[in-house]
Amino acid sequence: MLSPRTSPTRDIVSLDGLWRFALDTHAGAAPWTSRLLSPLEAPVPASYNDLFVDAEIRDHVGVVWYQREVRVPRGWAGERVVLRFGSVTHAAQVYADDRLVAEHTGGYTPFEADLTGIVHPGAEFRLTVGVDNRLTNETIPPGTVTTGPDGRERQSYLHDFYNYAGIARPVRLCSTPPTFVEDVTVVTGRDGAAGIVEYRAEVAGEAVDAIAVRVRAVDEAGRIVAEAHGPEGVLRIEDVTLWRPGAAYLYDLVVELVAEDETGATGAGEVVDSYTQPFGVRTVEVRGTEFLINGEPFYFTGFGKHEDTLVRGKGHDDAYLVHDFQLLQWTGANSFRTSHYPYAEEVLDFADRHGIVVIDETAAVGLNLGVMGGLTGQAPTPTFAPENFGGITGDVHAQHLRELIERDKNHPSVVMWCLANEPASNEDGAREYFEPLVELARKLDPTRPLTYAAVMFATPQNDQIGDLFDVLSINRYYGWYLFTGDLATAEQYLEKDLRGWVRRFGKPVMMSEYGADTQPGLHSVWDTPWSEEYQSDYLAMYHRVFDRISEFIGEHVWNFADFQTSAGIHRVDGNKKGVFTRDRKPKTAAFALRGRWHGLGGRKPGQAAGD
Ligand code: GCB
Repeated sequence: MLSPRTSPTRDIVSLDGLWRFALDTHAGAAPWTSRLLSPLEAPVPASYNDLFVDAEIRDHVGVVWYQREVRVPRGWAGERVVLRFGSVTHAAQVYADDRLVAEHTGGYTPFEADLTGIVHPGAEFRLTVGVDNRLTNETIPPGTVTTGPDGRERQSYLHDFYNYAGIARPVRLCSTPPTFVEDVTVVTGRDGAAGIVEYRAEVAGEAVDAIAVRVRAVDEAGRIVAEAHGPEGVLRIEDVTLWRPGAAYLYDLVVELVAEDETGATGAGEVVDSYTQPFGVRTVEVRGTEFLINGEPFYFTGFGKHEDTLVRGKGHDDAYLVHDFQLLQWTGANSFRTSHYPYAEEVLDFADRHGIVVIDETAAVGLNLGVMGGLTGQAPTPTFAPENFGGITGDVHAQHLRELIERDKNHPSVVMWCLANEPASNEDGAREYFEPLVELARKLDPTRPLTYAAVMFATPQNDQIGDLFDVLSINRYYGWYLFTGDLATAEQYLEKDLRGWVRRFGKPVMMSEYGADTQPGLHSVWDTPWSEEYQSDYLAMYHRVFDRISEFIGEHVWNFADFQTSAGIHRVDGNKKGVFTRDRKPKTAAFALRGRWHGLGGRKPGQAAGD
């Protein structure tokens, strides 16, 4: 799905701002049919949970309503009118006046409603959005809704971040011409010093047969460096400037739809639609136990992150976007994983422009009932049994994967797809569950490697899916959940474990999570868990192990910043494994990482530039 962009033929009106807001319990029947009678207003984009000092709202399970009036620009006569949501978490029903115009499930991917003919240029319409935050066996991520003795519904889930909900990303009203560029795909390669750009443009709408497609690639100085005709083809850019980690370079692919002229000659008339797709020329490849970007070994340094800030929850915020990237660069991080769901498109655009590498993850987190058994001592429930996640969950997961790849396929920053976080890959049924997903991902995008983040119960001995993937990403907490406070024992177990993965699969291995909860300001001369020194020593121990394993291709600390979780005895106002606090102040470990990562410069320890 294309990102909304203005062009000579396209306009955008932002619908961000304050909307009327009400819980469904206060909204009356069919709240879309009239003005929402509520004293509350909620900002868009933002999660709604932390805005109000009202536990009924924060803990609400079910639907909430957002509403505002929208005026369609009067200059849009004859245009297509499209309403586009960056995301609604987790399910949306959208009404234009009394009419249902879109429904979408999946809280982290965009969707559109075509309002052409339903709303009218110059006129106002009432836009009402129902937002459902419920997670079940049939959603990704999954969860369970139960009814308590007081008759109130309660939501539980197996993932370790707060179930923020709402309209957390920008909402826009967009115009396109009636004949329009519907999709663009760009795949890049190299031929010596030249860049090879395969493109495909999909055209939809009226009189498509009378339309010709022409494209041109434009460099950052505005020079046209290659041109072609036709809905698909190959461009050659001589002396190409590559997109490199830490040194981004973007070209624009300008796609134009050209009408017939008055003699009927196709492609000789006026430009009826124009869309500009930025792209970077770079290659990604797994060879043996190496991860190559532009043919050069790349060593990942960085974090698993979250979209999580005070008050706005998972609401997208450009100020935090800029600041977080500043902190990434300050620590010497060259990459991050979009744990545990697709992030806002604005984040990936920014990564493209600033040369930060991204591992792009679906929202499939919590497909693991064994974790529950591990934490509670109860007998584990089989994760992939038909009554659990063996049924419809896989189809929903596939749909999410499709939407992720369709949205993010053109981002040069995205170098790998992560299909799930900590699935029960050690359990029976895992292979049957993941095989079709791997096949689908490879069909949709044959160019990017695939990974999944392996849970600590999945060992080199019992994992059932590692061979299906290209890179093994391992989450481990030796020294935290296991051997707490005993880094010497933790070090031995960690090394044995990681070497086991290398030996069994012969593929590149990276650490996708390692971290220790840390209370800022707590100091100790001993190996005291929760102290700032312990976090630093814990990370240093992992780094000693990584540096001894030559097949190792990267390290992503858990987590970039402290983040909110559901309440529980394992969490003190959230997860505190951040190297930065929730308000982005560095803990001691941030300085240690900065020393190490700037020294590495994106290469394996001991590996010189150009090796
Ligand atoms: C994990 C999960 C992550 C948690 C983390 C923790 O393995 O992937 O979502 O937040 O552990 O801190 O326990």
